Amino acid sequence: LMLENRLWQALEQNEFELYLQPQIELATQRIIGAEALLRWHHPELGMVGPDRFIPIAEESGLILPLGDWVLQRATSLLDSWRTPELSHLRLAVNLSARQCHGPGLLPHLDRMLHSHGIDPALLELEITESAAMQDPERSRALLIELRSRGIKVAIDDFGTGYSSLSYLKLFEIDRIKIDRGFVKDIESDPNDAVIVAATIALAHSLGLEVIAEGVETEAQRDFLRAKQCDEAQGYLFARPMPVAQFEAMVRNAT
Ligand code: G
Ligand code: G
Ligand code: MN
Ligand code: NA
Repeated sequence: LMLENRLWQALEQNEFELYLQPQIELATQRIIGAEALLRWHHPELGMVGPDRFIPIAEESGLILPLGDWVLQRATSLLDSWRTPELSHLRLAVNLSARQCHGPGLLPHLDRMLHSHGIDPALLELEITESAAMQDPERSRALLIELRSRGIKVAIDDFGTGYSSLSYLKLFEIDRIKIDRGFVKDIESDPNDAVIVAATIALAHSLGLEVIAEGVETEAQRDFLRAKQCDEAQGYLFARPMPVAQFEAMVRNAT
């Protein structure tokens, strides 16, 4: 309850910050974009991670204004990236279940994208299997609306749900994010190696792109590249970091 009460105040007092984790194109090793990950600078507790406050925000309904804030920050970032070195960058934003199923998301997105005049293809929305499956019919309709606007859609934590394959059949998407639980043991567990390789091949056969999460070692990266995985994200490349640091990293790499 303490954290819950404090959360509303946190939004008013601007205590949230978006961190960015680079996403790497494996064929070229270039940074092609980033995932936005929310952080809370609590005046007494210090930095609080989303695992601690997103569930509370979901429960209390704060996730709706907070999610709107994240989208607004994300679109204004894309707006500020109209320089030759940064204009190719894609920004991925996580959506919560409640955000997906509420009525406000599409109008808010339209407002944000229009007011900044942003190319919708530079924005990617990540939806977990479990969030989408809470209401498959609505999710299906939402994803169609998003994609008709040119916004990209990725399935987060792919493979961890109960019906990953039905998800591919039901929903129109652009990319799957292979959950880091599968990537972790690629080198030691032959089953995980087979599952990851087959998932990449399956996705490609369906015309989808693939990003692997939680890549921590060069051996994992090399395996994924050999299996034609398109992109990767993880501590091997970089941890989530403040925006200015991410921008400097992209500038120094080009
Ligand atoms: O950043 P990481 O370090 O701890 O994130 C933990 C979890 O919090 C991830 O599952 C991530 O999807 C989720 N998360 C991070 N930022 C956001 C956000 O802006 N919105 C939602 N809904 N979830 C987020
Ligand atoms: O949205 P999602 O659940 O995928 O959130 C990504 C989470 O994964 C964030 O908490 C982020 O900090 C974390 N993360 C990103 N890269 C790595 C990694 O290489 N290893 C581990 N263990 N966690 C990672
Ligand atoms: Mn994610
Ligand atoms: Na994930």
